[in-house]
Amino acid sequence: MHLTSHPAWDSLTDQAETLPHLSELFEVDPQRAEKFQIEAAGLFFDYSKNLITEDTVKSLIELANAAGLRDRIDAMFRGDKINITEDRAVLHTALRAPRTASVKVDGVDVIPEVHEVLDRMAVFSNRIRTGEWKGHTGKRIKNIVNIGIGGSDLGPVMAYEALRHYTDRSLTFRFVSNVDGTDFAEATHDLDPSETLFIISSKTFTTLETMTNAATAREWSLAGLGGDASAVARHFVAVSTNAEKVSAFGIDTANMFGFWDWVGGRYSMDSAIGLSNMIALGPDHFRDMLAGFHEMDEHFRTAPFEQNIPVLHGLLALWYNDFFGAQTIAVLPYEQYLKRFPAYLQQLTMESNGKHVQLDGTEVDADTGPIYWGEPGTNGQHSFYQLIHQGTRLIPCDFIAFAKSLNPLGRHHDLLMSNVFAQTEALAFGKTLEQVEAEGTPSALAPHRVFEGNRPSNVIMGEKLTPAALGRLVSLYEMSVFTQGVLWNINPFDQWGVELGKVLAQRIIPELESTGEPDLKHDCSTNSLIRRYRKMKAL
Ligand code: G6Q
Repeated sequence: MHLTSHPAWDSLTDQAETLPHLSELFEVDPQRAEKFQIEAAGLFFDYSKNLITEDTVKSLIELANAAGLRDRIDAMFRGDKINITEDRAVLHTALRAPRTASVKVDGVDVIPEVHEVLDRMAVFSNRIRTGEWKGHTGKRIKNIVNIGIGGSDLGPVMAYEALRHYTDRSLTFRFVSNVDGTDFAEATHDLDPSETLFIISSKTFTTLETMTNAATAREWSLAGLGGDASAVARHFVAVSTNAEKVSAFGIDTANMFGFWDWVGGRYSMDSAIGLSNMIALGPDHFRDMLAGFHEMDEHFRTAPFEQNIPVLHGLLALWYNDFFGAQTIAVLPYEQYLKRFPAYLQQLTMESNGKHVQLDGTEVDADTGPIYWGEPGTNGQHSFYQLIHQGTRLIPCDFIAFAKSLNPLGRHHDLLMSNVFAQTEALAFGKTLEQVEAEGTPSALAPHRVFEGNRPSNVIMGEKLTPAALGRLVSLYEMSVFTQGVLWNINPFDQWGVELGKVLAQRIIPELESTGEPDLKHDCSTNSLIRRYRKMKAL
């Protein structure tokens, strides 16, 4: 059934049109804050400054029930093949389940394999961290370069930056993703090949960008190590599901860390794809991060929807997307270490829910996947917040903050946090014309200084950014995305939308590289661009 024909959908449409201003909602209900706050799985979630009443939450949960959210959650955790377009289970939750758990895919318990890989990763990470693992010339490894793209890059980069405080500072970590040669050149320009280990992270081990960068890395290593091909074994390891391709590249499969087809790329940072993170953090911190993921997973799996942070978070995203025409959601971490978190979330959210057909292939009848974007605060305040406060578009915001700083310096943290609270207050309550005029503002200027308010925000607050806290936060968004996907009845776990461009690029590569003039059969714009490029590069 299409949810848009459910009575709760009609009720929500009416509610969206008739809701009083947030100032009024707070005024009439002094208990409002407590009603719309949840503390669970180590996070405090305040969603009281949303354009909602208790009826709204009820209706949204009615929709969730009508969509069968409870069954879908159970199906995912159980290992059912809910990624129907790829006929795969979706089990990133198994990657962080404890050793004692049991999850079966095609009759086989996957938990022992998950822990076997984690244990091998731990042994390898410790060998690098202690200096026991030596490079080809006998020197200790000091630099680790992860080569991967998309899901094999964004998670590790984000987590490395987020948890930098906990990393071994005697090691240098770099991440190369782009096929643009500049990425590789800049990442390696000051590194010594005899002290550098490359982790080639690719689920398929066929991705154009990663394979191109891996080949360049091999040339760079061998050139710096006297050309001896046996050096590859000491300077390259792989994270992949494709053992055949890994050995064809020259990496000993003993130095390959596997994962499984039931781990989607953008859901893989807690698999072996996180090897660079485990080396940086050490196995214990990495396991703490997994425990944090698991804590939020369990909260999501078991808490009633009214008390379930990811469910409510996801329902609110749908609320603004489908009933207020909000096209975007801003994610604003007031934590400098989370500077790559919005970029990471863009893939998680938009690759997952940027879909136009339902599971049965019919067109969706409501807008899906909001656009996620953001920057850390307070920097963003001096940039794009103007539009959020006074522009004509509704932009729901997630504020993410921690009570304790990892770098307590003087007054910095209180100043930072005062801005979190001030921003959400300003967005919700604004400043009326009367208030502006009462301050003596000349009447010609007054309208420019009015803040309408009524702009919604969530606050997600933790005690301190630890590996476990990061795990909880990422799981919260993963499960929020899942909730949204279930309500839209779409498949959040495939990504066919990235295919077409890849195929067309394969066709164009020989047209750019051929010595003779190619016989171009594209549209006239593409043809002329290719011709112009060939001419310009030859100059
Ligand atoms: C993620 C996508 C995609 C993928 C990259 C890298 O969900 O599938 O971003 O992670 O294309 O793929 P490989 O790991 O196979 O190189």
